Amino acid sequence: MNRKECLSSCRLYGIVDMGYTAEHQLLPVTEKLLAGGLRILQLRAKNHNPEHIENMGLQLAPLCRKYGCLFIINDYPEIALNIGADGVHLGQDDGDLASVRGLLGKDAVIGRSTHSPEQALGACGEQADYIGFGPLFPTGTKPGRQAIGLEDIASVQQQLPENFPVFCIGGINGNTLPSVLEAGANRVVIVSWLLTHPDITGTVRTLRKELGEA
Ligand code: TZP
Ligand code: MG
Repeated sequence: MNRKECLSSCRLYGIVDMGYTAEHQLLPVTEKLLAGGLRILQLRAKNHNPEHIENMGLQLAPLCRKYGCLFIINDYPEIALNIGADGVHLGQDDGDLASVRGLLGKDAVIGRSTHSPEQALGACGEQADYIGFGPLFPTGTKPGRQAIGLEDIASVQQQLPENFPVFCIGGINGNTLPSVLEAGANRVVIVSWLLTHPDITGTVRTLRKELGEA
């Protein structure tokens, strides 16, 4: 399966966010996510310098490859290139995707954070391979970002090409997930709820079944 085929099969997107994971837990937590069958994982480290992130990425890349999981670097295309990650995830203010595509090549998986229907359509237009859409609910993982609620999920998906990967994000947990699915979502990113869960592996397994990935 190539990267894009793998991406289209992904329903659950996990993030190792260093705001929740102590550095000595980086590999064990990642192993727990991967043991549950996670198919796409991002490394997100907002308070670390690029050299440090590259070093962490170098440890995670082979682990993800071993489990057949796509590995995405947040914010830094050059790091993704240097360590042979599968792709990069960029926010609205992280530059244009065409130059990143030029750097990483057509096979790379490039994602964009979007916070409105306009941004979602814009990211698709600039050839993002997938989008994050949210935050649906208020979340401490992205403080200061207004929640957008559930009402635009279905219409955004209808306006995008069929099966374009829209990963809903922000405040999704065991309590909120049913309403997210009810609103029409079929792909989700879950960060803090998974990383702080006492049974990460079992929860990934259950979520993948619920989302129709497994
Ligand atoms: N972008 C929009 S919401 C969010 C990001 C990175 C954080 C999602 O984290 P959580 O803990 O699942 O709410
Ligand atoms: Mg960013």
